[in-house]
Amino acid sequence: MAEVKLLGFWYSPFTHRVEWALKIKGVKYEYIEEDRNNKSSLLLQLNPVHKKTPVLIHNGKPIAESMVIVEYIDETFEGPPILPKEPYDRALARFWAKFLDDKTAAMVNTFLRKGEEQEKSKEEVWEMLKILDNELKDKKFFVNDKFVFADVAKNFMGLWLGVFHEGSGVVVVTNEKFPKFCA
Ligand code: GS8
Repeated sequence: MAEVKLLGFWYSPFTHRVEWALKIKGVKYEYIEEDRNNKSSLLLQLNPVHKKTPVLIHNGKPIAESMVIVEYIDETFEGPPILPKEPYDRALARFWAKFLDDKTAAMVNTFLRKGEEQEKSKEEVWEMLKILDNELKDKKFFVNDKFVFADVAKNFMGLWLGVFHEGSGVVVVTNEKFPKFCA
């Protein structure tokens, strides 16, 4: 039996965060695909609070919430660090990860809702992107110009943005508007 297992949805950016962290560390794991419409008794038993994926199982013990799992992986396994070493840099990384996490709903609502709710979400996303564009300036990544914690949190933008743009016909992120973020 594999020591590390991951319950996830193939399309979920939250699951991808965990997969990226495991890959950064070079951890071998068994991936178990869940069915959103028919959740397994294992998932319900391991994440009774939220009943959501991802759930990491390490030596039989479950951990839920993607960024909590990413920190756990960082603390548990050898390999390149995901959170920076210095406490101040760690705080910055956590700050930006939280900022991005808190904006997930607005991002999704921009594409899936209509009317007033959609317009409000769009404004919120633009405001967020302005802040990110300004923060990134000429850096590639948030902290010390290295791909780590906050960049793992940001993954839903890079992964699904194009698909959401195409599928919904709503384009919120353009190179002209947010050149640094897009770069
Ligand atoms: C969010 C997980 C989540 O929404 C995290 O892990 O960071 N804050 C959590 N997971 C979704 C899959 S992605 O759309 C999920 O499991 N949804 C199932 C449901 O809502 O029933």
